[in-house]
Amino acid sequence: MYTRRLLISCLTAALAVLAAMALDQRADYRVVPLPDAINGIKSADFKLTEACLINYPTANRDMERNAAMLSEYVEELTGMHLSTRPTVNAKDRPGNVTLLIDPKAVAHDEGYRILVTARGVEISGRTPAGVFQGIQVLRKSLPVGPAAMVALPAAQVEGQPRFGYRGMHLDCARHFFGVPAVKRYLDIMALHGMNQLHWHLTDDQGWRIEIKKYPRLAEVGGWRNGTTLGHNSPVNDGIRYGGYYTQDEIRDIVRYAADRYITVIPEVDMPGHMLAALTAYPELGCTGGPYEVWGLWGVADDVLCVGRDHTLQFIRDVLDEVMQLFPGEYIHIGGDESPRVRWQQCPRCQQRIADEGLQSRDGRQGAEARLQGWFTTRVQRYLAQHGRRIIGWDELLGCDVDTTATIMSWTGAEPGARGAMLGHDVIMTPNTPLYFDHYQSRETWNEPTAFGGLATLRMVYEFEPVAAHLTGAARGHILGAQANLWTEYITCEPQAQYMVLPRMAALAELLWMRPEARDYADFMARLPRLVEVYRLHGWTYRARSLNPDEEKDKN
Ligand code: TNX
Repeated sequence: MYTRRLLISCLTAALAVLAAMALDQRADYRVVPLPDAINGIKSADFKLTEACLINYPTANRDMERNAAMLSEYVEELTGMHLSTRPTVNAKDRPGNVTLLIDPKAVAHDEGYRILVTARGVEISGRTPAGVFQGIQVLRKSLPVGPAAMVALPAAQVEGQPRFGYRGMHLDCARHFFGVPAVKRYLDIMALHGMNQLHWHLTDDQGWRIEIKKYPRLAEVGGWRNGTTLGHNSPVNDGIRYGGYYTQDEIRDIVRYAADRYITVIPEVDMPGHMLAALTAYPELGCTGGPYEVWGLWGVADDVLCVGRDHTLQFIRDVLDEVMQLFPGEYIHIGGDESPRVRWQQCPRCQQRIADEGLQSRDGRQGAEARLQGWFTTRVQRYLAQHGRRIIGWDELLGCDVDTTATIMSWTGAEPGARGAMLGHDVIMTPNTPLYFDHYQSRETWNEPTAFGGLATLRMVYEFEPVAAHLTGAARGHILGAQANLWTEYITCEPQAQYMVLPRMAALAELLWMRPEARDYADFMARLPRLVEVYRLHGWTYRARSLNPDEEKDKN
């Protein structure tokens, strides 16, 4: 009996393997995000096999890396190993995949063109970054599973991003995610055509970046004595929690991101959300402490004392090291949720208000709001002297900062539209629906505990970053959008992945595609193939979001 059953299951397994091998393994270019054009060409399929080489331009390090990554992707997906080869010789192209820099083929710096005929495959871009985007598209076109040959239908496939800023945020202060987890987050971003990681590195609950001049920031500020259970309950788990990134680890992550054409924008939140720094150096606060790295969530009253010159020196010193680690133009200086109660009672802050003439303006703007503006402008100028620009949360719009500050619109979409009309560059990250720490479903009892709110896959898909009433220059000030992953309630990597997948796929479509080309039902039909890539990598995702009826029932 037992042997018979064993025999039957062996036979079934063998048949399944044979069926899979015999199955027509065909690429499908209708990926997520959908390319702008997929035009069929009269030609036979190209047959991708292990005999194909991946050509890249000789002596171009970026393209060499691109080629190596394409080879790695093909192997992960199909098991076929394709070798790479440096060559600029056109006669090396037939039968192979060739990566090309070709400004004539593509108009946009991050755009791509994939040309497939029976004779070969060419992936072209104006820049290596564009070629990389084309590689992601080809990668997502391939079927997942062992294959000895994949047929690529002859076609010209083209695409370019609608927005230059395509961001994901990761809060590593509330909960700490180690270097491998951050790298996987970057891998996930690359698959989705994202190009900016906004890395939230400091907050009341932990300081996560080593600063050589102030070692206590990470050593003391990197640890809290316990964490509240549930939604800010009075019960604390009493477990010491923390961690930080050394400068070497940060350089490693920045390089890993750059290899995937992702810029890392560090955020050092100031003057609020600073309790971890105050715990390490109490002289930076108005009362002088003692302080304790916070085990609660929310907004703490203790902020930086900006009446003291030493605080400004401290910030300049920290930013000096931050600028050395992060070569991108932008530094995020936070600016959100900074209560003013301490400043109102602090003789030094009040003296600063008097000295700088920051009195309240016709009842509209309090003196302390102007004090935050004064502080932010000093920081902004300091960074500008070093060729950097600031991004700040939309609270900055109430603080007199000039228009060289880029605004991140988080309290809603309205501040972003207002900022754009005032002449600020703007990144749209409205909490509804781009806070990925919010629930993905109305059935919250079936979900891991989240911050609150609601951002279903469909809500993300239907978000439009450019408000209809914006015209002319103001429209151009909307640089793009970003989803934020605040981690008060996200304690581990699988949970973080669950919150971003598949919502990142919806975000990718709105950042890449023309608004008129977006179609939710069509997206839902293409999504399962992207999810196969998630499964291949073992990434956690919300499977129920794939059910197109889930939202229909509830809306
Ligand atoms: C508001 S967004 C915050 C964060 C919280 C988040 C939770 C912003 C600038 N401040 O400190 O983590 O809400 O969703």
